[in-house]
Amino acid sequence: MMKFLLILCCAVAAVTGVAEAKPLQGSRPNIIYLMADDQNFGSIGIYGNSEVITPNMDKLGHDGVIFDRHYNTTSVCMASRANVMTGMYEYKAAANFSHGDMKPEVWAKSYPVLLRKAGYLTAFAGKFGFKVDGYGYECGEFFDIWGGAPGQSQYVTARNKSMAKYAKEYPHSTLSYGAFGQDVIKSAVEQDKPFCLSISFKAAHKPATPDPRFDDVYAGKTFTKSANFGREAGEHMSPQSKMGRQYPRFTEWNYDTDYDGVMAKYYQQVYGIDVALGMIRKELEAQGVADNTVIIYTSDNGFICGAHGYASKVLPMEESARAPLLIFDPRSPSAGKKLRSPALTGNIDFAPTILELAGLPVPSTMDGVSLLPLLNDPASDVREQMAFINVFGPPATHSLTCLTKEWKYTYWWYGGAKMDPMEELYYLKKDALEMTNLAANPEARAALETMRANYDTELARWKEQAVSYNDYQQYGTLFDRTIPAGEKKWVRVKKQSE
Ligand SMILES: [Ca+2]
Repeated sequence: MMKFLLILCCAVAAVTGVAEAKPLQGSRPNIIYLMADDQNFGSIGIYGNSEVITPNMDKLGHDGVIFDRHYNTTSVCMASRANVMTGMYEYKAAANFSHGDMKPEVWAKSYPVLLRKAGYLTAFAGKFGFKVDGYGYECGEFFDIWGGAPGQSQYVTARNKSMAKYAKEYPHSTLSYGAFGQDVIKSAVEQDKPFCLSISFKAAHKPATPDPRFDDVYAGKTFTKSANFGREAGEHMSPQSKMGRQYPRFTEWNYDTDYDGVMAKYYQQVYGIDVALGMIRKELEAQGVADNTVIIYTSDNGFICGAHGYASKVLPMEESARAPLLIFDPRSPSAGKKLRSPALTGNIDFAPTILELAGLPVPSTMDGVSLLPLLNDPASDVREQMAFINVFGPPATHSLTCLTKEWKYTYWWYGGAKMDPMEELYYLKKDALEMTNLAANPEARAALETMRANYDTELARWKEQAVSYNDYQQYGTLFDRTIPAGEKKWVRVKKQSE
């Protein structure tokens, strides 16, 4: 263990190149990063859903900036959490189910490690979600206050060992994280240190387990289905995307037979997070630090609640890849103006954003960019294009997507007796529900060529920069659209993570 720690400390010192400093509370902003699990962007009122009750999320969005085009560059729990903390695409953060764990030298450049080194009081609670080689999920020693849990974490607070003291008052984990957040704020103010609090809620991940204290919120309610709901709206989608568990889950999870019942439970889980967010903001006011605390609220991935006849996440469709994002910086000129940003943003942007907030240099290895310019000018942009990756689940569903503000292009590499490799091209600007695949439409030929070239640029970056371990290099060939399917062979990885 000591050896790992030593390597880590050296790596951190090399990256930051800054002496350890401990400025007083108030001279640098506090940072709160809140992340739901599997939260669809449509589950928040300010994203256009008048059937849900999310007063604290709505208020946070109105106080800050609401991001309308935010994506998780990999849309599954483990890899997305690695993206968030390292600011890197999956082929560099290199931690995902069935691929393997994060290397300590990668973790050493994560935002929590860098902020603590720079004098921030750091705290984490909830589903950590990925393992660091040599530590597993037990990364408590890297934080000043630890409420993290291994694996998927538990809805029953008492079963989350590091959170047991909250179990009596908050037997369901969601509100226990609100209480944890309150304690961290109090402790940091007491110690007169700036803090960086990161909470990863278990909600609204399956199994659907809402806090019973909110049973009345959606009792007996019915919900409107999106215009792209159901199997008929998915006939044009690739056969490859139907080879994973997302397709059968449309019926297995009862979206076809009990939509209202399923959504009531789902929204009730989100309601719990909303209450926890309210608890945290109330404590910021009570401790007098609300004016100097930046709050980021998002989800590790979206959630397909029956769109196109699918369920769950992972796939590149909007309901899966997109997620809510609200950022409130009370010091920003945009604060309180109810502004929205149409800029293309990604989960790789959080680490650079948090580092810039803390006044720290952003390691050149990070793929993301700081989103702070968007707080000053929400109409501006921070990038032209971004990659979306899936290399989890059956190999047929593995794919690489290139996104721009207007277009989405996905290349499905897998071919065989039952299907050929396939391209999907959606004009998101006018077809946000992805109802028309324009890849074979002669009128969209110019856009197709442009998006193919953009895709090739993303793949070239992958080929150049993918790590040599955890089986990321073979995708340089698999995702190459110029190589025939017959010349490609996916190789099962040896290393498995939970
Ligand atoms: Ca998730």
